[in-house]
Amino acid sequence: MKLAEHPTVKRVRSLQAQVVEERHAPLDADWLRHLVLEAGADDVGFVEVDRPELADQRDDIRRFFPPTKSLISFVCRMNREPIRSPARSVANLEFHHTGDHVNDVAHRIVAVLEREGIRAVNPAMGFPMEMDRFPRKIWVVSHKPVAVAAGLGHMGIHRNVIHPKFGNFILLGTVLLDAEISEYHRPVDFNPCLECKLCVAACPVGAVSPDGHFNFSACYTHNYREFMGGFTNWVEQIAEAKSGVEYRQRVSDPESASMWQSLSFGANYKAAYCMAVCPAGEDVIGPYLNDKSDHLKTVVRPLQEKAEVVYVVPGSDAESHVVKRFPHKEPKRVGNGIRPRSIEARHPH
Ligand code: B12
Ligand code: SF4
Repeated sequence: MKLAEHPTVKRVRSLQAQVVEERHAPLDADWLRHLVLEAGADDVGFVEVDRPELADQRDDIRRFFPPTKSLISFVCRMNREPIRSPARSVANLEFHHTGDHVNDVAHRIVAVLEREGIRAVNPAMGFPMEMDRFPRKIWVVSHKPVAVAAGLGHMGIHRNVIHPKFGNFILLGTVLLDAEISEYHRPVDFNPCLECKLCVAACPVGAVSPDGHFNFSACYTHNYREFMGGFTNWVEQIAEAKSGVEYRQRVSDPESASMWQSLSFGANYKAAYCMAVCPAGEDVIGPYLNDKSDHLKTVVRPLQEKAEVVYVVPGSDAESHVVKRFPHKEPKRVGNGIRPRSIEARHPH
């Protein structure tokens, strides 16, 4: 049978004429907004791919999905109290649960668009990422600048996006699509961040500076101890230990059990205290405005006072920060898997 006579081909050809006509009309923004909210998002905005705010990631986006014309940015709320709990298992459950939800929402949006004949892709909320590129940029799209451009909030001093209503208790998702949209959004005209600096005070490794500078290495070494670089360093501890006894001198039983937990149930963050204490956002700010000292007592102090191991690179600013600010926390010197990759970096002139 000739290809043109195959039943599938005949049916598709008859539908194609209609689809080609529809492809040139921009997608209706109201219809799309409804679709995203119905899929389970709490807020949504649209950005054209040519926007200046996306300049530094446009090439990456086009490399991963060349026909991208627009981006759908959406947020899903996290429950606040679990994120604030000093029990990190409770906070991690909330991060993982909402993270999965973001991925589900993005998947549903793409499924509907695909049925409508519109090509779209849904990069992950977090993981999996492009690990063959590690330790360079391993993520497909930077959700934060897209969300800011789409009018879903601004980054606070702690570099997380704060939604004007939900505060920073949100995770972000992005869908890339091969269609224009009838209406695009602009950034919110104020920053919900109150500049209260509670995030600065809460971070155990001093990663958040009062001027908004973020110490990536400090956060990554502690908070991401059981992810990429911290995991590699743990493997090296196993390789270098000559016996079980020596391994246990390097890695405590709770640390081994914690690594098992991360490998079995999804990698666990060690802190995220910056996000936990943030009082910004209409839905969040009430109790803080009514009684600041109660917010300090019930939300900030329990995290500051928690006795815990804090992972630091030897001689780093993070190490001095723990020693000075949190003498009851135990700094543990570790490698973070970030190695100089070039000859110049290994042998600086
Ligand atoms: C890389 C990354 C990190 C890195 C760097 C954080 C950062 N500020 O960029 C680390 C590992 C430290 C991290 C930590 C956390 N992250 Co994170 N992370 C990402 C990721 C993959 C990309 C972020 C990004 O676009 N950075 C680039 C630009 C836009 O950010 P920037 O602040 O202007 O610049 C920073 C980076 O360039 C970084 N940097 C500098 N040098 C290097 C080198 C390397 C190798 C890397 C990887 C990064 C890096 O430091 C700069 C200063 O902040 C996104 C997911 C995604 N695909 O978008 C989630 C994301 C930003 N993370 C998120 C969360 C929740 C967290 C944590 C709270 C995790 C946790 N549960 O503990 C903490 C918060 C730390 C903080 N205060 O920022 C959420 C934020 C949600 C929100 N409301 O904004 C995101 C958007 C995931 C999501 N889909 O919701 N994260
Ligand atoms: S804790 Fe305060 S300073 Fe930090 S991001 Fe939130 S509102 Fe801004």
